[in-house]
Amino acid sequence: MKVKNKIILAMDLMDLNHALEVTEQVFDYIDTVKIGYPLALSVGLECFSIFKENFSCKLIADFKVADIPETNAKICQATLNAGADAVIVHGFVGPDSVAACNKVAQDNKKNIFLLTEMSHPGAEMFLKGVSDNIAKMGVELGIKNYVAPSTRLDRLGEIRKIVGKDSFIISPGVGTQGGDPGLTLQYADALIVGRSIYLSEDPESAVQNIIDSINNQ
Ligand code: NUP
Repeated sequence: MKVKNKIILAMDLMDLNHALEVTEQVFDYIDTVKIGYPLALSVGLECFSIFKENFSCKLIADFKVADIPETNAKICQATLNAGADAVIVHGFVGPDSVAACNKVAQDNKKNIFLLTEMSHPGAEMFLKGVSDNIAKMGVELGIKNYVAPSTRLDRLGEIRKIVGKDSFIISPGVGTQGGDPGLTLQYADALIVGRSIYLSEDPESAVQNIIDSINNQ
């Protein structure tokens, strides 16, 4: 199985040098890094250009953009200007807010990922009840990239049914949050993995273990 594009590294370390060091250790196995608030707020938006200078990889900005359309557009533009290839956008704010992000991405020949349901336990309270509709809204808006949870495979499967096989789903919650790599890939196109890799004493072996577990399914 070609795994290089199956594992997205969630780089949430807050020290730049440590983040670069761990990424270097696993870079043979990944081609996409997700950078979110922990690193961007610690280092600054220039963390995107620093990663681009050090690694030839795709960068997803996990900023879970969730504001009014005009502000969303500005957030996405600034993030893409900084060097991100894609931005994760919340769906619960509705179609105008999501469409504003999508337009900026298209104008910049970049992408958004629409976050449907989140992976943590608290998402059961509100998001779980509306995530099918968020996915349906994404389809109506012509969005092709989605985020859906590996921690609730039934929900991941349902979201896959809604967005169709031609959409691309990336799935967080693998490892530390309890999601299983191989089972998740029955529905998702790629896994988002953070702590199981970057907190490991041996990040390269941690990635190899995930790959083995995928191959042994
Ligand atoms: O629903 C989501 N769950 C989730 O964990 C949406 C996310 N974007 N994430 C992010 O994925 C989370 O912020 C972290 O960066 C990564 C999962 O990391 P870990 O649990 O593998 O350490």
